Amino acid sequence: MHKKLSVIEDVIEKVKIKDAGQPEFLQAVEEVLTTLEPTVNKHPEFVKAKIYERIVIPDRAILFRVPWVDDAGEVQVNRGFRIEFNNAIGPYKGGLRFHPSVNLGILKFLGFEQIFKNALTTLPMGGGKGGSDFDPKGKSDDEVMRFCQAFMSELFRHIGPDRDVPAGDIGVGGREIGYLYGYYKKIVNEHTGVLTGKGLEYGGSLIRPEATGYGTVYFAAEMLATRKQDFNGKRVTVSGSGNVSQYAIEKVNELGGKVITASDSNGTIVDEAGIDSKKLEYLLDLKNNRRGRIKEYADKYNTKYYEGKSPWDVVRDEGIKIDIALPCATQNELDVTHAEGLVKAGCYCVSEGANMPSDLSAIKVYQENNFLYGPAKAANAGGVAVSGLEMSQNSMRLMWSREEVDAKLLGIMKSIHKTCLDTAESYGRNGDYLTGANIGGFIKVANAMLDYGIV
Ligand code: NDP
Ligand code: 2IT
Repeated sequence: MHKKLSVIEDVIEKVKIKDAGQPEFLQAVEEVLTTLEPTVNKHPEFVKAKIYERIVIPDRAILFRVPWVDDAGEVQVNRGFRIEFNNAIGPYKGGLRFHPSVNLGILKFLGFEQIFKNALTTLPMGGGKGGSDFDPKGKSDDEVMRFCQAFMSELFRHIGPDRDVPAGDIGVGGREIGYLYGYYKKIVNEHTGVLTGKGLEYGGSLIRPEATGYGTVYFAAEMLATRKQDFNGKRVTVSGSGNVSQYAIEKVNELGGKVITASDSNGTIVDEAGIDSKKLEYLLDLKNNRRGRIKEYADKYNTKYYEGKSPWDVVRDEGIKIDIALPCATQNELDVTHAEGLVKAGCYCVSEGANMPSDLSAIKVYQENNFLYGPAKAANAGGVAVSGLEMSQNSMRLMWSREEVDAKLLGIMKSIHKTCLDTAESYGRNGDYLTGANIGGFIKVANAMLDYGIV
């Protein structure tokens, strides 16, 4: 006899079958839905309206061809995507990722997570995500421009300031947003807030570039404060060296911590003296202007460099002592061996700047070892939150000061932290930020869906 599946187990089983071949999406669904189990008894109305079944299916997924011509005159073809996952509480909102690994399943995982993250920000934004398997690495500015124009020549018909508002993610920064927005503006002939992460001269918000990294550190600081601790004098590992990592490092330095690692897809540097503000300036120029590799940092500052290893490999294999881990590169950076490595290293706090950087086995280790664990959808929500503030400023046709936006960002991160803790407590899961974040984000979206009836 088969055991009768719970409502949640049943949805997960269906996703396993119907979305086979999308492992990252299944992982995200499992991570969120298993923590929603206690909401089933409390909310029979959600069960009746089949909210759990409905929320794992996107409103729509748009797939398109992106043909462009490279500098050698050769035709190139990439795949373009936009997943409009859920707009129950506001227009679809979420980044665009340009990376060769991009596929439908990865963007569905990101779009699904975005629904709950955006709900946590307190701002009215639905969940979406998009991108392409285009690889910006090694491409000239002209090639990136032509690709962005080709990509926007299809995307434009699906987006709009009240409909779907994309932004950056891996491989999409200020340069790409400029090309994408410039082309949108030309073909639609409207200057509206249809993308966020725009340049300051044409509608961008102060603090948007900094927001994700700063927010991740603000969230960690809030978690540390619950144990009467702070960043002062702490040893911190950061992975990645892109947008999120750069501003996480800056904020850790401001709060008196010492960041000893940074990485890219080729390897990891370990700088025992810490990546101070001067070295960070070098790193920003290396990554944002010269688009070089992290190894050059090791050559310049005569630090250790581990080719082909992530910071989590290095911590695990080299026995480096650390207090706080900030994974800021990509999904599934940390597995169970890395998490056990963190425990051995003396680490007790993980705040996720990247999306889903810890796999389910790593999360289990954090939980068993009573880590302060800030899951991505809470800890990195600062980026999209300031995107939401960029939308507000565009609608009002004004611009807030750095101090104003930073204060709002800090307030939002504190509010998310409180929502996580209060929600976890109300479900008898004190200190469980994962459950708090998932249920906190879900309830808001589910209630809105309920109000709409069956649509
Ligand atoms: P960037 O493209 O600016 O930087 C990404 C960094 O991570 C680079 O150092 C890159 O190395 C490294 N990286 C990317 N993919 C891999 C991989 N497969 N293996 C090893 N290293 C990798 O992206 P962001 O900083 O914007 O994004 C980083 C993470 O943060 C992502 O998970 C993103 O989804 C998340 N995030 C971003 C937000 C934002 O506002 N930008 C908001 C919230 C979350 P290399 O250059 O060698 O590829
Ligand atoms: O994962 C994310 O939250 C982002 N890449 C930012 C999305 C946004 O719309 O600013």
